[in-house]
Amino acid sequence: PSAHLQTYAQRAEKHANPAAKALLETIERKSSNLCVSVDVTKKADFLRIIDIVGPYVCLVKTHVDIIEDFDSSLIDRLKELSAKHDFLIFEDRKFADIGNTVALQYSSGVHKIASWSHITNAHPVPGPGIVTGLASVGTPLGRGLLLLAEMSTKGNLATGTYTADAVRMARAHRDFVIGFIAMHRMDGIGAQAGEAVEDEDFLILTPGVGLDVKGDSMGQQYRTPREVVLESGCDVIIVGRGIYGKGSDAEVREQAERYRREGWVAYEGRVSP
Ligand code: 5IU
Repeated sequence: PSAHLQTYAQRAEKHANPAAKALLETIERKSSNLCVSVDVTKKADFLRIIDIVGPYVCLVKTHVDIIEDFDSSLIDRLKELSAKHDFLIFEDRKFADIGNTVALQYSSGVHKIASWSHITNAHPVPGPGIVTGLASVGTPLGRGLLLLAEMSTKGNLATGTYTADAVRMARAHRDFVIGFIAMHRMDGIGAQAGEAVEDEDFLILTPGVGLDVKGDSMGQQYRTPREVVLESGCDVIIVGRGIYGKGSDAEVREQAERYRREGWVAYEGRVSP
């Protein structure tokens, strides 16, 4: 059967990339396909939110470059929380430059992303050199890369042949590219006639998930966990403001529990209808 009709545990056994395998195992262990996106600008808020939602998530998505009081202690604390609550870390860096430059941006600078982020992502727009550049840093560390095959926003340009070309680029680097940011499954997209792609299992991580509103004033569009996981076959729901934007700590916890439950029910409906 197509990979998304198998359980996360079954799929974990077939993945060789350490980050992909660890993510699938974490999802199974915690019964959570929820990734929380923590887009706040203060270190204290960032760590407080992650400590609250930690028990309910498989993955925490960061934008470390928006944190005003960033220093290396933040990374130490983030790693402690990752161990305490058993989640992986995904720096949503969206690399988009030539291979040589992205290798430096990934390994070096203030943030040293490769040293702590299990998963990161890149735009395919520069061509395969971006994957080669990032892989030169990430593969020895056991990291995984997602390519942006699609986006959640109104009017985005990642459609049609661009999406198909992203999938082909991933197929050529299957040891390091573990999947996509996309709105639905990419099974067989862009495959040549006779190319054997039935066994491929790219992970699909999907932002633009919300239960209470349809979008924001800047083009974001939300779908429900059911639409994303059950109807579109995606593997991980990424939720930001729907969880951390809710005010009190108790409310943030409640929303994390709610999205975890909704994402898991949708998954169960998919693998055992
Ligand atoms: N994000 C998207 N859409 C995309 C991609 C990334 O929303 O297509 I690629 C990011 C942006 C933000 C998070 O960090 O996912 C979604 O946050 P909200 O749930 O608050 O909209």
